[in-house]
Amino acid sequence: MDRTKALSIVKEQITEKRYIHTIGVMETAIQLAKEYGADQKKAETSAIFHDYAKFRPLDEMKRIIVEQKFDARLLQFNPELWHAPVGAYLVEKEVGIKDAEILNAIHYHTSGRIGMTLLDKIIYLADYIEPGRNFPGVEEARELAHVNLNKALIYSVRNTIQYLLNRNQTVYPDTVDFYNDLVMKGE
Ligand code: DGI
Ligand code: FE
Ligand code: FE
Ligand code: FE
Repeated sequence: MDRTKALSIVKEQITEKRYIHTIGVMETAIQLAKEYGADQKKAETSAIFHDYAKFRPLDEMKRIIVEQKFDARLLQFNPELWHAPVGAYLVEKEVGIKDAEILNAIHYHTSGRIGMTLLDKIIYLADYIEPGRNFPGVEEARELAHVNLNKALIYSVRNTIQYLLNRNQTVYPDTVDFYNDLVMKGE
């Protein structure tokens, strides 16, 4: 889809602040796609729509998770995780994007998963390091991102898990799987 058209669609779904974040993710994802040889257009489209469902009501997201038979464990974990799989579903349903690679990159952009594709990894990392992000460790993740994609991902997932543990929060199993998968592959 044409970038201007895609941006105008997503702009209606999210706040101004989230739209600025989306532009940052888009620019970062395109840059990473260039550096690591991924499809730049798919990176652009995935990034533009990655937070499409961020502001949907919780009851709507819950209903979609149940109806679409997404991982039922999601309902026991932080509702912050829900907008990713629900976003992938709604972007197909409402926007008409059918590309499975793009839909997967959106679906797994928050949790990660075992066997992340190059595009999945780029969207996950771009979301984490886009220029508007400001949290302890983001500078290190940004530097690593342009040196070694997998090292940057391990660093980012570890930082996220540590953040959750420090706040007595649960860690969704796909996030742990993603971390273990990266470490086991020695990446
Ligand atoms: O939607 P964004 O704010 O751009 O970022 P995101 O989709 O990566 O959401 C991250 C939020 O999800 C962050 O506040 C932490 C929260 N979260 C809760 N449980 C988990 C989790 N993130 C991961 N990766 N794994 C969890 O188990
Ligand atoms: Fe998100
Ligand atoms: Fe993220
Ligand atoms: Fe995001």
